[in-house]
Amino acid sequence: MDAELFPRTRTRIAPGAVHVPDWLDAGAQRGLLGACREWARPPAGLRTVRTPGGGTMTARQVCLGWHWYPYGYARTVVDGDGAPVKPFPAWLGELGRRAVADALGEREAASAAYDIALINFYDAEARMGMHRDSDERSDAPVVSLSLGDTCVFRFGNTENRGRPWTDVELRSGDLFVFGGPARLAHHGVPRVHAGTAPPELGLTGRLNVTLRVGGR
Ligand SMILES: O=C(O)CCC(=O)C(=O)O
Repeated sequence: MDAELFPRTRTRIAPGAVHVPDWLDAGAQRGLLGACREWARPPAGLRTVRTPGGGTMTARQVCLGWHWYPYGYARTVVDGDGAPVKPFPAWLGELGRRAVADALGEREAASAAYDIALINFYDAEARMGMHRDSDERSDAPVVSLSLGDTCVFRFGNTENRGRPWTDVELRSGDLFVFGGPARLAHHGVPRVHAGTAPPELGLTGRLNVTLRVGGR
């Protein structure tokens, strides 16, 4: 068992943005990973996302509830196999509501009727550039859950992709929530530390589950 020199504590990264280390215990991480493996299967499974400029995102993705594509939402995988998007399960919505209640408080959780999940899979080389989650029609907080390898999560400002930003290390089981004045902050993943996943989880790479309210 690792003994941390400085134990990781819950940290407010910006007004409305909170990092809660170790929010999911080992059993909950295994359960979420098992669900991700099912969701990743075709049809409407894990896919490579192509951007309008002709590039591809290095993190592969699967969606639940509504299908995100650059830059909108649909009920079918319009940029993939065309299949209907997989349903968003009620238990995942309840997990999201609890996450917001823990991170930001019960009042913020009241508006958090989650109906969209984006699940991103990162291998050792995958990254995600700085962007805002701005295709939703709701200002409900975004919930982010991490599984597997540790990453550097860069949390920036609402104005542009540049500084100021804060780099946060997200490990397996960590929760990050951003809402209120931080809801439209730029963020990204500049680095994944390959081989750092807890061995007992049985995942090579990193998975991130983000929950959003579509407002559609
Ligand atoms: O992988 C992460 O931690 C961030 C994912 C993300 O920014 C997104 O899905 O919009």
